Amino acid sequence: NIKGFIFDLDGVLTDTAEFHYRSWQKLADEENLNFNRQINEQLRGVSRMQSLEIILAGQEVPTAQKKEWTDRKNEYYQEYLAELTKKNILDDMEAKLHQLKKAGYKLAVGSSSRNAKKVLKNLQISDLFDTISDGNSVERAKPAPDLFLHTAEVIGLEPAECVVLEDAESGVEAALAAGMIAVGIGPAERVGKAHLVYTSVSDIDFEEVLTKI
Ligand code: B16
Ligand code: MG
Repeated sequence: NIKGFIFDLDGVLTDTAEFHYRSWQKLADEENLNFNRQINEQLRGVSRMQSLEIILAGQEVPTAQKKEWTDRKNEYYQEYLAELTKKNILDDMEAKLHQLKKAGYKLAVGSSSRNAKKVLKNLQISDLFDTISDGNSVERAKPAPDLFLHTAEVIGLEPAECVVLEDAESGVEAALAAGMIAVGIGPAERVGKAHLVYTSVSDIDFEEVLTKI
């Protein structure tokens, strides 16, 4: 019996992936690191430091240097966030959120991003959610189930009562590991392990989600 929905942020409610990409690219150009759009695809849903590890591909770098690089990347990213507005909400997600809320479902955000609260504030949808879990909420990032389990606990639901909407492979894995229903958004190669898959956010049909699972 489904009682709540947990939304990933980047790739589900908004598309900040392009801003993450440009910020990493700028850092990579400055520091002569190998980076491109293809490598960027692997960073979907992955935490900031883990993203740098993927870019470094085994190259050894002192911890202090890594910290300075991730901090700098985040400064570039925050410059983009300053320009983020309601217009950046993906498709009709806001209308869909209102419908679910009206129908009595609990709504939450479960994002790997430490900037999630700022992003939601700029999108002007923070108030729609019963709780917002982000990259600061738990230690172990997706694909560990911790973030989603923590979110369910805060809103007082059992894992099996929650549906997670995710665009990242690591996020789908986290939802499944948490014992929740996973709805994947994107190509089957990426989110095919989910219980139900939609190609894009605009295709999500919540009536169908609730009847099919
Ligand atoms: P930050 P999500 C994730 O957000 C992004 O998909 C991922 O590309 C990013 O590296 C991660 O947040 C961390 O973001 O640097 O802002 O802490 O998809 O889990 O909402
Ligand atoms: Mg995502």
